[in-house]
Amino acid sequence: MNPLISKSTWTIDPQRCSIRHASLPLELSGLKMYITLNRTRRHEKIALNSLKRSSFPSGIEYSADSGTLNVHMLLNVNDQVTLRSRMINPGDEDLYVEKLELVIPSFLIGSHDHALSVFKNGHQSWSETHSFTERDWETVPILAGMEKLQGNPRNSPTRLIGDINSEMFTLVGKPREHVFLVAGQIQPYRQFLYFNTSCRTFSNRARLHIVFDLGGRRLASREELDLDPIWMQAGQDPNELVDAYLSVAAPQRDETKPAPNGWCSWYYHFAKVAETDIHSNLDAYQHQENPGWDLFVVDDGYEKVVGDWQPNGKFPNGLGSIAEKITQAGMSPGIWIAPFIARKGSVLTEKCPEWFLKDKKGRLLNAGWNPNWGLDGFYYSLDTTHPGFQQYLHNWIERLVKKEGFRFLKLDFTYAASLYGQAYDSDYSSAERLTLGYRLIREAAGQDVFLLACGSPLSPAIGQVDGMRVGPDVAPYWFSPLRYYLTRDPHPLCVKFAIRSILNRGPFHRRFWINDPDCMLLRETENGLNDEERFSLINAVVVSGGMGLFSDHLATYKERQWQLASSILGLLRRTEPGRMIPIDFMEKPIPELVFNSSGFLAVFNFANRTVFKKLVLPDSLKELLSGASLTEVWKQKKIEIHGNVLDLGPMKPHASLLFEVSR
Ligand code: 9PG
Repeated sequence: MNPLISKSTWTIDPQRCSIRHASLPLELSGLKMYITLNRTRRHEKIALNSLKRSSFPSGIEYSADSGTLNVHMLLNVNDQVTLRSRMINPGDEDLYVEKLELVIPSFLIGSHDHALSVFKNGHQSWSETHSFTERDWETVPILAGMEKLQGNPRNSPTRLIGDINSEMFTLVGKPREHVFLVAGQIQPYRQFLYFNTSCRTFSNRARLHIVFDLGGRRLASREELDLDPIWMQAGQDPNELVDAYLSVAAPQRDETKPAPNGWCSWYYHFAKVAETDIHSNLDAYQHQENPGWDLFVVDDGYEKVVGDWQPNGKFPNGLGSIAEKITQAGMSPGIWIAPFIARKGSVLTEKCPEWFLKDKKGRLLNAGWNPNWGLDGFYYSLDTTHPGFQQYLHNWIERLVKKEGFRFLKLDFTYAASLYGQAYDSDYSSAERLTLGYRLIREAAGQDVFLLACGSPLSPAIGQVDGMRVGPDVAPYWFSPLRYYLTRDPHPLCVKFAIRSILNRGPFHRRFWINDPDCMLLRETENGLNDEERFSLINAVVVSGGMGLFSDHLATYKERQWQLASSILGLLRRTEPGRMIPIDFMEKPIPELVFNSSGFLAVFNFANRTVFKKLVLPDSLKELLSGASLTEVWKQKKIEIHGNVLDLGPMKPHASLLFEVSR
């Protein structure tokens, strides 16, 4: 692949207040600004009408002095576009800022002939993430609580055709015309940023709506606040654009911990897990001759209740003894916690209600309902700005690490810390409350402990955690139509949608953090996945790199599964440092043709029927594969490339092939 981004040069038309690309059919014009303030609990949206502009050769300066709140912006164009914004409170009274909205009413891209595609990056780990076309619309779960759990109620889709909401960054473009724009938020990540595109069907026109969500942060009298810069770039290849965005957006990291692999209790034992289960899995592991795994994770189920983190009766010997056993087996002990939530009836909600975020009525802020925790599985958001909670968090994490001996913390349901609510200290945006929570955990745990974020909004975690779950939970089934159509939940857990996020977010790996694709299930019983489906999950994990965890009852593993696990980890050691490139990114909601720069190619059939795959290789892949031969990894079958055609014959529903590319 050509490592160079096609040089894009932008020009300014100060009269029309527009920016245009020199060589691609792409123009953004007009700008309207709205600010939403929270005045005594009433949200008030103000249009910043008196927008003054002054232009200079490489940019435009905007200023809106409304008297209540002033906004200054600097738009700079050269090979890319950068927009920097500052808010100033000129008055004597404190303000509480909800949102700053920028509307670009006219966004022209490509010709009228082909459909637009828009990439949606969901709010958090579990949220729906894939490309849509202008003829699609987003669904919203029927139960309001479900949106809080997996999406973002502050950025709810309109459900209109062609309206696609994305967070942190988006791509908009015409795959058939090879023209794309990437727009994204860059460091220091202090607010949530939404890029919402409304496509006009059958045209080359869209409206772009950019929203900074401060979540009611206080802007004190005379305070000046810099918002996260917005960065844009245009080009012909969407993968090159994502790569360019990631180079600007990801912090330079001195050292990265290696991606851990091993075992996790959740997807076999679930909340029923007991000390005896951990022992029997460890025993099975130790009976094998040096499988060489790094990590053994005790997931949800050991605690008395979420919000009361003492071990329950199923763990009579305490957590320290488990950690010790795992360490003796040569692995790092890992433990699951949900640091920013607590259930009703827990010590935290009963004894320390002041440590929680509050809703409009002053009640503990509900953060969701989890059926795994029973019919009364409602839980509430802790307030990371409260000094009492901060001290408690510090002591708890220090105890887990220094006293009990855990070296890996899976921090789950962390979105709760950044939900919209009333905090003890309003000088934090909702996003910053989560960053603060991660910082406090890091301070108590130390640099060497591996922090894995899960159920986590993405941008507040950048630079704070070592690993990030990048998709919804896997499950021992491919897809549950009943659940999907009854709930209209766009993010239901299942293997198909886990793979969708793994492949669409593969490029984040080793840029923002180590990707956690979630666990592979190798078991052949108590598993609704057929062979094709099990291997499609394995192949997606392998081709994307990242962590390699298994979640089965190891005592049931036959020699076959131990061998398979060892082969998978051998492959992952090779793909993990590589770069994953979804070749048909933006063309299909789930990429079907995925390359890893360490020399692997995966091909998937996500259709529910057998498909005869005869691929005409796109230029980018032709270059990568020129003069190479392909060997299917699991069946060791060689495939010839004839010219630029790859003929793979029939592929069963949900099947995949993983090739090693050799020269
Ligand atoms: C433990 C699990 C595992 C898993 C996590 C997370 O929508 N929900 O109700 C919902 C429940 C559980 C869940 C995600 C969503 O899974 O991703 O790996 O640790 O918690 O409870």
